Amino acid sequence: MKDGGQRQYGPLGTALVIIPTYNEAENIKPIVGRVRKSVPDAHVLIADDNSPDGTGKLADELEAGDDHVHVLHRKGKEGLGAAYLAGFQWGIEHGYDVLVEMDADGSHRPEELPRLLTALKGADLVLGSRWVPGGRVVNWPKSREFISRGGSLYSRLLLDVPIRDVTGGYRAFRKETLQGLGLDAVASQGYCFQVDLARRAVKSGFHVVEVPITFVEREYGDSKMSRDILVEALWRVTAWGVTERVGKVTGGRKRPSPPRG
Ligand SMILES: Nc1nc2c(ncn2[C@@H]2O[C@H](COP(=O)(O)OP(=O)(O)O)[C@@H](O)[C@H]2O)c(=O)[nH]1
Ligand SMILES: [Mg+2]
Repeated sequence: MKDGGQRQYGPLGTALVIIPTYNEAENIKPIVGRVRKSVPDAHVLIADDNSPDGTGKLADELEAGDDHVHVLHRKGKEGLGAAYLAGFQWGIEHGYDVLVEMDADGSHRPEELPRLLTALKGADLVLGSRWVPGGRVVNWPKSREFISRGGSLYSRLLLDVPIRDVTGGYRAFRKETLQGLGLDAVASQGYCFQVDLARRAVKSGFHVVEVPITFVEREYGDSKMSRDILVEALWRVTAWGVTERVGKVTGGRKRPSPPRG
């Protein structure tokens, strides 16, 4: 939204919950079952990167037994960002009005999705947030909490975005919001993908709301978080921050602000 919170929002329409998967064989059936129970009207799209553990086949079984479940088979592991971009495109082409990001591993509890969707009735983008009052993490080592909180703080200060949990991946977008973010230019992956979308939404003037969530660390399967993902986030966020600051300084010289009063 471009007018500071006064816009009247249209009804939400049908939601598509996009679940990217890479080796989530233990998790895919339980998570889809929980989504279907928690938000029966919503549809689910599993975006699988040809997981060697057979997640794609399990996804096909779910699809065969439920007209609200769909599968996007991708040719190989290309990262979370690429899977979401493909999922968004699929969802928009198929006429969905709300696109939800959700991990397969149970960290993003489907039972909290109705609260995110309620908040989206008055927003352009809703972020499930661990770091606002009422939000929390369960079963995370202190080291992961430190990295996550530190990453959000660094991004918030450097990029000047007023968001407490900027790397989180439990989100609900109105279709129009995604269409306004310039997704064609998004190259980032991992956590950085989430920072990139949040910063684009804020800079484009959209109304972004954080809703507290309880993030539960996975019980089954392995995290795909890696040093490469952290390094990518660090260098990209730093580069965006520096570019913006240089832009402001040089822009300021060319066009001095009008005198006040
Ligand atoms: N399609 C796809 N999904 C991925 C990829 N990397 C991670 N994911 C999924 O993204 C979600 C979050 O990943 P996860 O490993 O739990 O990261 P963490 O929560 O930061 O430790 C899970 O559903 C993963 O299966 C990828 O390269 N392709
Ligand atoms: Mg996880």
